[in-house]
Amino acid sequence: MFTFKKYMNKQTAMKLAIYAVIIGIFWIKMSYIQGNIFSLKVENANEASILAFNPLSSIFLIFGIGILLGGRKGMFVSYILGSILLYVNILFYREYNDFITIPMLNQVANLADLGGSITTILSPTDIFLFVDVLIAAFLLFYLNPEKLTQFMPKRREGLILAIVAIPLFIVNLQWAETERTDLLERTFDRNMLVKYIGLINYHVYDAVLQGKTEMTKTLADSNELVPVINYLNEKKEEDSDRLEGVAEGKNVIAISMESTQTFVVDNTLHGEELTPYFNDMKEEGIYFDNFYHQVKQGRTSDSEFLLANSMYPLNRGAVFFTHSENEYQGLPNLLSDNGYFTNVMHANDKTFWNRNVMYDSLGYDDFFSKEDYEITPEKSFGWGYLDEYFFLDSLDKMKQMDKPFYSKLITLTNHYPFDLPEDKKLIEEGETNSGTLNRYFQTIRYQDEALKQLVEEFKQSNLYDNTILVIYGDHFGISENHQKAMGQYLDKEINDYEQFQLQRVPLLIYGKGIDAEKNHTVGGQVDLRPTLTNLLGIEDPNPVQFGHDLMDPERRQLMITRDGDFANEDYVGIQGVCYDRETGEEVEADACAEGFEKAQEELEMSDEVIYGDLLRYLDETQMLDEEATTEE
Ligand code: GP9
Ligand code: MN
Repeated sequence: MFTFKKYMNKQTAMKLAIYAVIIGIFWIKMSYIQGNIFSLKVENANEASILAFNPLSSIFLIFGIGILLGGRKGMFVSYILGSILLYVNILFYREYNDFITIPMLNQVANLADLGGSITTILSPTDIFLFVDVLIAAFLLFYLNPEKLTQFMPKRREGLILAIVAIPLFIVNLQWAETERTDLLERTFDRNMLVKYIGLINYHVYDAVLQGKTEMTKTLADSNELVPVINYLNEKKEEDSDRLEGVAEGKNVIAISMESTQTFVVDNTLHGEELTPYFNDMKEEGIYFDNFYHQVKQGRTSDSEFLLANSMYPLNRGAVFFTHSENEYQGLPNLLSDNGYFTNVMHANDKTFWNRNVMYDSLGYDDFFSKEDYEITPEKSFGWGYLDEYFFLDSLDKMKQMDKPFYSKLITLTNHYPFDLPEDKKLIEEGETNSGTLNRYFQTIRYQDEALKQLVEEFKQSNLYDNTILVIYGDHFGISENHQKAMGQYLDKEINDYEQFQLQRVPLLIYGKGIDAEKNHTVGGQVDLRPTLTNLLGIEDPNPVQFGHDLMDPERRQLMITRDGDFANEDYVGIQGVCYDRETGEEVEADACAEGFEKAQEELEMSDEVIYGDLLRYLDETQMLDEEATTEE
């Protein structure tokens, strides 16, 4: 007969104790990391308890599977893999302020490259995050070796652990739902997911999402494009045609300014302007001060995607990697069809961010990369070719090239970790508690000097009469991790609203024949393409565009971030909370309900087009549409 006493002999008790200790230390470690290394914004005691509880189900799951597959060795392997997973996320988080997604893993080589900065994200104290691995090894392999086999985990016990993980996870999820309903629908909010279900469960969830998106393309069919086109056509306001064609036939130089945020414009440090040249220059062109970046994990490449397609980038991974083989109706393609020589200039490796492949899909005629510049060690630093030389060489190339041309230049020097050679530092470091922000001021100042050299020489050249410049920031340079330092510099508390407003990047359209104006319209990078085609007076037949001409006074003012937040004329909606856009005061949530809904709707639609590769059906759909109209 089974009795508890018989079952609970010394060995069993020992075994349970070992389980408990190993599970316990991993639990403590994971809780520590989630609570102290990631900034998950825990808002109340209930959330703190959920955060403390949520590692448990995933620990049961991974140890259970480990034991099931490989007994105590399997448990140890799970321990090590779990620890590595946590640590890799820590490194990623330090650099990107985000969690790893599966599509990002496909870019490992790329990520490794990002690391002029790798030493900056490693910390010697990280070694303590692995001390517990030794304890686990000791418990599993060295403790009481003669009796080892008797109290070591049996495989079927692994199965039990893995099964227990399920009710634990259900409890976790129900508990989390008390704070946030439909949690698993909010796929875009990784911080929230990790806060509520824990990092390891989040990864399981991400794997499910990955499977789903991979299915989407296979199952897609041409009918799915129809509602998208209908929606977008409906939303198209009557074109006001303001400034239509003012730059007709002109060359375009689009300059993507690395990590350049609007807060540096007209701002000072130690009494000196951070961007003196740009500050003056913007008075002579059309300057937008409510223009936001809309990028996610793909960073610069996402901003390129937004400009080229007027569609949103993806929430997981960089579309430059995940969907470079899709069919697109890119802006370069359109401009080439209109007689332009279209090219990108960027002094980095051709393959970085998979650019060489994606640029073909977008229809660029040429790509001047690292190998096309005469880069010497004296002219390089950190990320590579210094902006001043890059700009001047690029200008030389543009002078020579076929006209009209569309060249997109991408700067590099003002990139994390924002290092510069001593003789290029034109301003003293900042004095905040963040070295990153302190150095950022210097690289921003340097970039402005490089811009000055370019524009001054441009004005002397014969390009000046028939070329417009479009200068914009690609994304933030200073992440949320440096909020405190930003607060010190800007002398105010950086709450969610301020953090949101810091996502503004400068946009300037400049050139002969362009009259100066300050434009306060609320827009984002998704609006660049329609704005540009309007100025160039080019008919754009692609109906699948989410942006609206920024010059149009009647335009819908709505800027949607990749997180599902938004800004419109009156409000800013962040994570379900509504603020007055001008004052930053919190207002009734109802005021933002429609904005949130629109945001979700458009992001989903844009995702559907990309995941389903739906633009391959564009011709077919339009043909059907025309037939329908003629029949009517
Ligand atoms: C480098 C450039 C910068 O080629 O894309 O990288 P990012 O800003 O995307 O990290
Ligand atoms: Mn960038």
